[in-house]
Amino acid sequence: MMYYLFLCIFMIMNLCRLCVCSVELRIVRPVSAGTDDDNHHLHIREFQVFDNMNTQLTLSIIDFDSQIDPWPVSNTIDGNLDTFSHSYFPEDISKDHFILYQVNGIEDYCDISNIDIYNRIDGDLHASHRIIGSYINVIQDEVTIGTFDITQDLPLYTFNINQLTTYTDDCLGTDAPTEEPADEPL
Ligand SMILES: [Ca+2]
Repeated sequence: MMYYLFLCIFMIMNLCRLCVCSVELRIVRPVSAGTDDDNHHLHIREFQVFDNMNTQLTLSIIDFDSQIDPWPVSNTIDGNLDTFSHSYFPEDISKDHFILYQVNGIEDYCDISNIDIYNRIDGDLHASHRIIGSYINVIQDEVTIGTFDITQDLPLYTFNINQLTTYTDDCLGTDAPTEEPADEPL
């Protein structure tokens, strides 16, 4: 009996080691960013992520709060800067808008170099400012390990992963060798 108990424990421990590591990015347009003047919308033309070799990584959309035709969330990863997403015109404006992306091809957020986000810029609708107050969560294995804030109305935002406060410890290693203290002069 004890043999089978230990065997089960051993198998469970090894199954846990096989858990898939995941890197996800979530852009959120929170209600707290303001709802006056029909501002509570999330529009993204393109969401792009690059690795340390400056190669663009593919993304999969694994969750989002809402969308409306003809501006689906898939427009944010279609490679076309002339298309953008549009959250549903909300009757209930008490909920945050968000899109959650899985970053494919990497298992560690440290393998990202930068995140490029193209804001909506079309026409005279003056909708580009709606993104102010939004933020991007960097998520490793379902744990948010850092956040980038959008504080300005710009056509393009580029966030370098090494701007995260966790980058030094998590990506460079806390056990990195340090310089030996200089000898005291004799
Ligand atoms: Ca697009």
